[in-house]
Amino acid sequence: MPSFEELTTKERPTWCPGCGDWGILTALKKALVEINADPTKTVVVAGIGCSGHLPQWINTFGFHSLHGRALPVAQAIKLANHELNVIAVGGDGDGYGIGMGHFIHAMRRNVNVKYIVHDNQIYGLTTGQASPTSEKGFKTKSTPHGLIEEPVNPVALALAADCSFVARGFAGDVPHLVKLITQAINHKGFALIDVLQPCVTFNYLNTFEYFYRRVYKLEETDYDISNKEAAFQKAFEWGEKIPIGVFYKKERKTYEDELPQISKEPLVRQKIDNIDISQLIEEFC
Ligand SMILES: Cc1ncc(C[n+]2csc(CCOP(=O)(O)OP(=O)(O)O)c2C)c(N)n1
Ligand code: SF4
Repeated sequence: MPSFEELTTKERPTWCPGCGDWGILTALKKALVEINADPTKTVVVAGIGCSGHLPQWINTFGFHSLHGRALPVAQAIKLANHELNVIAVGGDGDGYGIGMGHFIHAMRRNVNVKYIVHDNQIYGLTTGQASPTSEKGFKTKSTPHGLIEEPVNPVALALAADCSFVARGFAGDVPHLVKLITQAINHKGFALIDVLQPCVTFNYLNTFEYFYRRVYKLEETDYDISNKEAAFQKAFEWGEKIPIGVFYKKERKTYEDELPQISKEPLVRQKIDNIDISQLIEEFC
């Protein structure tokens, strides 16, 4: 199946040199090679942001949607053809701000979609406003006196919404991120990977160095990924030490499993020419 080079587009990404987005793109391509993914059956869906450009630079199918709308589009694609490998990507502003409602409901629904969030704790594309994960007190263009609100906690929110695979990665550790993405794709159900992704142009606080000094891997401790209470505790560890790795994993039925309509074949392959919708159309006229 695909080689890394085959997944690489002729066009070069326009991200700033040194941006954490580069590491995420590399990790995603390496993970697709690792799992032997068929690029013609893989769709990468993005919202709007610097991160939202990612589908343009990977040789799979892609969809650049609207701000905060990567997940509705990704879920629709998966329900229309559940044989596709569907991966949604986007920023923290995209997914945890304007897209927050979709984020929570997609997780409790457990559609078999993977969601990689480029969490740089800032709005990158719009040049440096505070985002939902920006730290309290952070001075940005939109918060010149320091941010008043507490940040949202994506890992804790995912656990509360019964997300069946919850992980955090770091764009500065590509081999580790490849493992997380591979595990997420192999997991049957919705998977969140919140990726610490330094924005080297607008986030002067959460830098590569900041994370290199703090991150440690859960799998190198005696952590049990099936223990939800322990996962909640770990979700609130943020400061001198920041855990990365799989926080929680549970097997449960996917949304698609519960739909008898698609149990035999994907919706897109079902015949619809024998369905009479004239009465329905009349109702709406
Ligand atoms: C409905 C709507 N509101 C606002 C915008 C402007 N806008 C574009 S990207 C963005 C935020 C980008 O930040 P983030 O989602 O964190 O992604 P990043 O650029 O950091 O990767 C905003 C507010 C928009 N495109 N559409
Ligand atoms: S503005 Fe920030 S997030 Fe956007 S490409 Fe540059 S470094 Fe990356």
